[in-house]
Amino acid sequence: MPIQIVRNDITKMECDAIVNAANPTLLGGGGVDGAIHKAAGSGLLRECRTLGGCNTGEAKITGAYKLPCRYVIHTVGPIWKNGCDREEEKLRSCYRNSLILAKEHDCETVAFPLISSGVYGYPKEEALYVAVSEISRFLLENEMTVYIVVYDKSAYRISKKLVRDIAEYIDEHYVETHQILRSAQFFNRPVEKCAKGSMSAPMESEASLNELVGQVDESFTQMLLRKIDEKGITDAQCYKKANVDRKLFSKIRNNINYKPRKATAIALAISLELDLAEASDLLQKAGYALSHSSKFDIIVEYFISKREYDIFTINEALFEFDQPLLG
Ligand code: AR6
Repeated sequence: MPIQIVRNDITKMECDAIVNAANPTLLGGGGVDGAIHKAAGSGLLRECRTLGGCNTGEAKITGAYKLPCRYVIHTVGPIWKNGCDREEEKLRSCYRNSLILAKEHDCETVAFPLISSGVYGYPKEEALYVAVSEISRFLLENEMTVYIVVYDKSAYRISKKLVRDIAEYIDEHYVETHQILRSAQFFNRPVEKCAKGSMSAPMESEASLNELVGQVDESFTQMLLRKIDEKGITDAQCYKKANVDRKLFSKIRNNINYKPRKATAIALAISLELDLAEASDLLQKAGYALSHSSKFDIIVEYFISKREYDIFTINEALFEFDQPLLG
């Protein structure tokens, strides 16, 4: 996954570079800056003293000392002034300049905190939006894995209304299926036949084994490539929108019988903007179905049925409900 949102302490990230949300002096401070200096040890401050500070929106690089990464990239985010001081533009430039520096130093993995979203007061939801969109823009042209590290869950909160809608959707569908499952067990009938709402088509019991074997049809890869053609998009547009990295996509492309992970298959279905029936078809090709006894599946189904195909919004929702992410 080119962009991953993880909950962690950034000082623990084992990647090529971590980014520090610093102040213009580069001489340390509170928040993530304080944590990075503390974990790196005094060598970091000594090197920072030689840098001559840093302007808002710019970035400078140092060694990482005792941290488990190779570099620390220091950038200075804007102080939030109710959006009246070109804060978004400045924040975007923090991400862009940090990524350019990382690239110049051959970094393949970089971790960012949510710059400006602490002491500097940038609203967290908007700070996250800027981070995701600016990093995505960079990744359209560059190969890198970028982590957005959120420290506390409240830093990563999708709109309350969306959370409520999804929670209602889960309640309706989750409970309904469990009731059905219970009554099915009570009547001692095969559960699959009663699991209303399950997207997997029931198997025709009358079909002979020979007929079924004869029906081995289009593989996952074949259907994926066909859908890419039908939608008139390029392979790169598809995997980038799915937040799937190029190497993995090539593996799928080059092996007609490749079986991706479920999260990858769903991400590709979403990037192709398939409707529920088509998405279900594609998933079946890889041996999966969306089931109503899994919260993860219900959340994915919620977004597909509303034809909302933004992978990062879906991942934010999955994160909110403590589910694994797509890609
Ligand atoms: N790992 C990951 N994220 C963290 C960590 C951590 N260890 N600690 C805090 N955060 P802030 P700013 C999150 O205040 O808003 C400093 O004093 C935190 O929850 O560190 O850019 C500098 O010297 C928040 O979401 O940075 C400057 O004076 C995000 O990191 C000023 O603060 C950024 O919060 C910069 O303010």
